[in-house]
Amino acid sequence: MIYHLLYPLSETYSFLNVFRYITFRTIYATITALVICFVLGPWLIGKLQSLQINQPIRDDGPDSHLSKEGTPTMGGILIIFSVVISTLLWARLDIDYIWLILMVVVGFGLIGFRDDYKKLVSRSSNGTSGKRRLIGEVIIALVVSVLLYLKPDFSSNVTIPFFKTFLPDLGWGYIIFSTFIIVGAANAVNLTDGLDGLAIGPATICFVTYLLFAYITGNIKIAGYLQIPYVAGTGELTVFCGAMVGAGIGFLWYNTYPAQIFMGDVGSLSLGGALGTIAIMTKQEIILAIVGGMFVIETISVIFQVGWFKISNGKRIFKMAPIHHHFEIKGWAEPKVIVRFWIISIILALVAISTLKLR
Ligand code: 57M
Repeated sequence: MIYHLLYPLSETYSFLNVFRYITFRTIYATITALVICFVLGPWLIGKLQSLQINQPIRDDGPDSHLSKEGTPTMGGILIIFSVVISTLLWARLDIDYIWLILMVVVGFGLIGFRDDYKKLVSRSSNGTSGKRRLIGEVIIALVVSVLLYLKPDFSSNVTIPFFKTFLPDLGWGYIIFSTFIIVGAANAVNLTDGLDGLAIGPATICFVTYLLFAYITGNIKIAGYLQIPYVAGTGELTVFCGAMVGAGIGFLWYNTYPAQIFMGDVGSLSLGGALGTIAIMTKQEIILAIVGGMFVIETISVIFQVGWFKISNGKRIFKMAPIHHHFEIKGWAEPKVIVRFWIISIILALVAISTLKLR
């Protein structure tokens, strides 16, 4: 909004020309989201506590989690609020990608909110039925995927890491592919959010990486030099990713071990849905499996655990899935599991960025 108010005045006041630059607005979107989290965090934690909105802890998890009883949840409300306000303030609002990504953030957030609310009311960790939640996620992802597919300047080619010229065109199949990526990313982040800061850390690292990808994809010179698809308008998603990074760091201030607040499904589904959508919009779809590799590892650990459990009549591959619980039960302290997963995420992000040159 600020861009539309101040940039037109730059003919009279030349210093206002700075508002045309995506880099400048991204920095201040990051700072704005961070400040909103810092200012509202303590108030929200107190409010959630006074409203008894705290996480029901399952009794079949690691014993160390039982002490987490009473921790306020649904902190994802703070993430969504700070991201939406900061993006509306600092991004250009005449770019349709901005409205689409905010639709995903709020839409998936509402699905997660409903799940969290049902858990609180029933005082159990079973929220909305998995099937009903999945239907809601698929509907939102489908709508966004169809709208993107119908955009005249949006291609249905898939970018394959390490390959410059191999860009398979999925045609209308891209809608199914895109829906799968968005819903898959949302649920992968949701599964991962099982230790203090375990989801917000890697998610923030992913948004830093996609901040870079969005800037490059939206810059015709750099995209041409790197020979990656140029997508007009996606440069503005850099501002959104900046807001996500600011909100992620701001939320981590309170979610770091020992957590004062959990994000809830309202946060994890919203973060994951946004991450999947950004990967589609920037045409860096497959590379998300590397950038978000930690989320992939967590999800695969669950698939293998549940699959083997059923095939072998109750045998387990891991002591417990997702894999972060396996290491907890092995005796790793919670902070050790968390920080080591962050380190792996940073390494994966660096490898993913390097693939822009390894093609
Ligand atoms: C999402 N939710 C956390 C919190 C957070 C199929 C099966 C693998 C599903 C999976 C599951 O239920 N996943 C749901 C994970 C929960 O966190 C809440 O949920 C939100 C995210 N969606 O924001 O509100 C618990 O995680 C802990 N936590 C923290 N710090 C945080 O910052 O400590 C969360 C955030 C919180 C808190 O204890 O209560 C969760 O784990 O449920 N199920 C599981 O993950 C369970 N694993 C399991 O059942 N494994 C079996 C299966 C696969 C056969 C096995 O391996 O034998 C584990 N989760 C729990 N207890 N809570 C283990 C049992």
